Amino acid sequence: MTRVALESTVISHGLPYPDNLKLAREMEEIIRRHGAEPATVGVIGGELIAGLSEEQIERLATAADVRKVSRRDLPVVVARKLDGATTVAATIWIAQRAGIELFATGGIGGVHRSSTPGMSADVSADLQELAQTPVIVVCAGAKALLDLPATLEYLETHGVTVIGYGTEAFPAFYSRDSGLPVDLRCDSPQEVAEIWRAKRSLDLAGGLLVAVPVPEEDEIPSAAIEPLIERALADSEAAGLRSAEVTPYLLRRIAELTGDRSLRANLALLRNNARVAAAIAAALS
Ligand code: PSU
Ligand code: MN
Repeated sequence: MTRVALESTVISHGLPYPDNLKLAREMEEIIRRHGAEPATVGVIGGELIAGLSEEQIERLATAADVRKVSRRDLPVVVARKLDGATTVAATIWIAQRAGIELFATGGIGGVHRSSTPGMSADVSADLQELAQTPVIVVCAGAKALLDLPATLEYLETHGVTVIGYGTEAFPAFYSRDSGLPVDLRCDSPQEVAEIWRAKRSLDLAGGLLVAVPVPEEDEIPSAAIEPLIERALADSEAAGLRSAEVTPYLLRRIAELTGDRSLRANLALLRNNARVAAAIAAALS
């Protein structure tokens, strides 16, 4: 059975309890119902696990102070035998090591908007990982709080093909259309599987990004979300945050500013991406 990896940072840091735990279980259930096998990834007591037990998922969903683990944190949690929730970057690295080539999440990290002219931007390790690790990443694009043109430029430079699933526009997480084009549109899981097989046959390094727009009924139009993003960015600057703290802070602040609506959109797109990933899994097997 084809396995589909799922990340745990979205459980520990991206969603509030108890929605996070419910969602983690639902995503696994959706993947199973569509004939694939879910493997939620995380770190427990320093062990890198692809296929957390229900109990372990509950621990990452409820424990306070679970570390956010990206690539650079892997040696630390292993050496110190810590628990950790894995980002897109760490999750796909652990997944490929376990022989998994498909992964579903909500939003990927990207190039942050640069606030200080002349200072280089904060670039998520997710992008670098996509450039070198052979996993299909199914997501709803990236949040518009990032610099989306720079994010797509980075992916182009590093040879990551960006597919729009049923769309020609790169989705911006809450909104279906960022106004930026994808490299190509695929309308079926079979088409995605064909591109993936071609990539593998050429021995090209790195992953494939499959961007799926949030379901229409749960979309928040960009005109509604943009002022709130501006406010969240201003707040994070005022708070003087750095490095790995930035993304969780922004996610929390936007959730506070938008209330239930953003939570609903977030949950809807995660479920939808689990369905699409399971369909691609079937096309690959
Ligand atoms: N974007 C979201 N939701 C998330 C994340 C990003 O809309 O939960 C999480 C993912 O785990 C992603 C990580 O891999 O944040 C990126 O963090 P950073 O920007 O520090 O690399
Ligand atoms: Mn960062």
